[in-house]
Amino acid sequence: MLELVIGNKKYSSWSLRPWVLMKHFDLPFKETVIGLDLPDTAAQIARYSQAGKVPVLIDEGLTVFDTLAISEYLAEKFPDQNLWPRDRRARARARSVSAEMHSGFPNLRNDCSMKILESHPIQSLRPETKIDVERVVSSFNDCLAQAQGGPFLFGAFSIADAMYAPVVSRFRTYALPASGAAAAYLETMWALPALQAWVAGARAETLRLKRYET
Ligand SMILES: N[C@@H](CCC(=O)N[C@@H](CS)C(=O)NCC(=O)O)C(=O)O
Repeated sequence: MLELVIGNKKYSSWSLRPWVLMKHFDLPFKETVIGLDLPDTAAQIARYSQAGKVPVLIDEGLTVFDTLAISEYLAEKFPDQNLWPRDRRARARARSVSAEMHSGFPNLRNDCSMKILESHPIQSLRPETKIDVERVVSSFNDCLAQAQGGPFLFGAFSIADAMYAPVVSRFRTYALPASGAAAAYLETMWALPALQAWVAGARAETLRLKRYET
């Protein structure tokens, strides 16, 4: 059986992505949770991956690390499930926005770290962070316009939506502004049973770390 090694659900935004993807597509997996920012975190992660980060996917002795590599591996392993959009052009666009999320939005990530159970409406954003937020909203609106009614970025739920799941949480936590179809999309994503299952898991966690909580 597949094993997904993740950080704890309150803090690990990268882990949320493949987890929500696998849950949504009902791909069977065993979950192993490693507490982040503890004295033995590095040693625990090193048992699974020398890259020293979670998430990690283990498949019969094969180690796949990094969210995008995990997503691509799952898309290849389950070709009938359409983890990426079926249409080649839509797939290219989905890969573009996923890569943009993976390598971009540093200001949004730094200033609005994922605090999935908390609410901290933000009054003013740094100009650089505002640019990130506006780019996310315009990208959502572009995708949704081409998806003709969504409800997800490329019509049906895909890896692209999983890549933005932590961003959806950040929009809620910090009450970030969203207009047009993007606002409805944020609600649709938040109500996604797989995302709510992660939130319930986060709520059940007992680990509390000062660094992450206010
Ligand atoms: N580019 C990586 C980033 C993974 C990452 O930064 N994971 C964090 C948790 S969200 C981590 O493993 N931190 C543990 C540490 O640095 O000790 C990916 O896409 O998977």
